[in-house]
Amino acid sequence: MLTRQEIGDSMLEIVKGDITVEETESIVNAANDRLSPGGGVSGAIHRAAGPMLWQECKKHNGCATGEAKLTGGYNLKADYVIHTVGPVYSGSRDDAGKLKSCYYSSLCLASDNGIKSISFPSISTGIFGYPVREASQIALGTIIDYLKTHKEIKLVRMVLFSTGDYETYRTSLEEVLGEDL
Ligand code: AR6
Repeated sequence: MLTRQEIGDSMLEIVKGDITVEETESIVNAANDRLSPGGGVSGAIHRAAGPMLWQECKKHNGCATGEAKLTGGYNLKADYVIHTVGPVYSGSRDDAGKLKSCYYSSLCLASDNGIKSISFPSISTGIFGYPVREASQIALGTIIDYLKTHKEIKLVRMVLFSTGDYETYRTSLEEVLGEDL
């Protein structure tokens, strides 16, 4: 399952898959504020990368919600992991801004480090409880806005773990692009 959309000089792809086997230069981890392995996609990334990833994460002294930190990828195919901490969904107005900041900070960190391709999981929509439909619109809107003004990032992949999430993101992509017309 793959949906592709050109945004300026860059490509946005929505795929169903496992982010730990992605071959983009970087993958994003939906981390916790201590950057410890935890469960969900973070646990899977740490298992696939090996114990050296946690050793490097410890040196960062954690990460605030909405911010992002860079490490190596160790045993992953990706050279880098960008760790960002999504908001725990509370239903308050602050949630959207914090989630937007996760995507924006991760993309900025990639740009600052000359990283040209990046894969995202659906941040905050698992253990942190953010409704997928709302989250998908924030994720795609932020990525599309960024790609329009930052040509250095050539490929962004949204990697969804379930068919349902893939379909939700695909529908949201059409809506977000429709708003721009
Ligand atoms: N590839 C792609 N997506 C995945 C994978 C995978 N291998 N595994 C799970 N997902 P979650 P959060 C999806 O809970 O909500 C951790 O314990 C999953 O289906 O991993 O941001 C951290 O340490 C869901 O759609 O992240 C934090 O404490 C999405 O990834 C907390 O969970 C995000 O689910 C972060 O919670």
